[in-house]
Amino acid sequence: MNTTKSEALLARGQKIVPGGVNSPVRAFRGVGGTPRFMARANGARLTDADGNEYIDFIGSWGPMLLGHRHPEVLAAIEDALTIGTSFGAPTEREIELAEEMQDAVPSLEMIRLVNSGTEATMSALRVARGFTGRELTVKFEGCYHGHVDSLLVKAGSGMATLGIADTAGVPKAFADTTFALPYNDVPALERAFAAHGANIAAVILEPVVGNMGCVSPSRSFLDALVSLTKAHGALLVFDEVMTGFRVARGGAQALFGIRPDLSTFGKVIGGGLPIGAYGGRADVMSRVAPVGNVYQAGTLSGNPLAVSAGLAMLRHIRANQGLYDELENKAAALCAGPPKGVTVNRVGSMFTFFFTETPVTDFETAKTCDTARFGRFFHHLLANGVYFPPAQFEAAFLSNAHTAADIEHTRKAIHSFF
Ligand code: KE4
Repeated sequence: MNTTKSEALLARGQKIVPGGVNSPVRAFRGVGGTPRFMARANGARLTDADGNEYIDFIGSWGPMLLGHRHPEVLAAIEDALTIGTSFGAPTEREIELAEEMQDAVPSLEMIRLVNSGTEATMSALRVARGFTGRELTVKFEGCYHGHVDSLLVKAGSGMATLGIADTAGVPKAFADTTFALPYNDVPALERAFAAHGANIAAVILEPVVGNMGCVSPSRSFLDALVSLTKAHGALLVFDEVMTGFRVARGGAQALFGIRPDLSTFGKVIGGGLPIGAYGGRADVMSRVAPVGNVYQAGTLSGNPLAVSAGLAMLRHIRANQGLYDELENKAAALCAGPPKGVTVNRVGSMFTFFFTETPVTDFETAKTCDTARFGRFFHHLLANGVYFPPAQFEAAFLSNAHTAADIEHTRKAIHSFF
């Protein structure tokens, strides 16, 4: 496969952009080789700078539920361009997007739009602290909620000890406000609340994890999250940046029948343009400035282009809810009969091929994967025109634009590796 132009662009990019990329996972550090610089996309296809075409299972890491360049999304953006690109003032369509989100996710009594998933989770935790008057947060190992300082932590020495920074640049004081517990571990959660319950402002989780690879919560874990947060006056925050409008129109909270106190969104709600949102209980969200005393702001929050693209996505989804059954059937066909030595976890159209025979239920079991072999698998797929996430600990995404032929071709590429 010719990658001359991607190699040249990488060399040029690295002179001015760290790693030549604007987000680390794009650098292929987890799988080796030359990251592909993309030239264009359409439907379920990506085409790189050298003209190589791929069936895309990243979908911009989630936003492209309907495939790239969906006509209704493009038309909405083109229409928005006729009125301007940004006003720094409120517009009707921001209200329409909030109303569209609330129609799908009833727990969103109030919503604030921001510009990324990171802003959404950072803001949700600030509001939770402001509302409860408490400082501590519980997160779970293997869950990623954006590059929020206090959330870039890993588990401390003991289960109920505070986190330690998982990256340079995060002050110990920030890491000291966060517990990082094992996902799906009810006793660890109970111990943390027994020891610190009166000071825990919020528990935040990916209700279906994508960022350690795809991992589902157990029912007992979900029930414990609800009961312990309620019993101790902490807020339950569902980070639905990835799962929102992905695993169901109502997100993971609809799948599981849970009403979180706060939820965060991104990705699909912007149709591929920069966006995020956080929202939930009206009594909590009424603490957000300018109504309340928790400050949060953003120059481009509610941006007309991003909001228009998102509105087109959500309106299409509302009018075509059968697409979730189509996504389920396509993804089930793709993942059926996993190869020997591989564990496949899937929820709807998000899935991961874990290179381990161990059932993957948390980060410790995810780490039993043979990541080097995953790297060889990734490049085997790439050579066969299939673009999976360039990292073992990520979820892949199938879109409504993938055809039966795409699924068949991808299955052949997968099984020819083993
Ligand atoms: P952004 O700030 O990247 O828009 O969203 C952060 C975020 C928050 N919560 C969840 C559950 C997320 O998955 C993300 C971002 N997801 C990654 C995918 N692993 C984005 C890809 C990247 O970092 O380049």
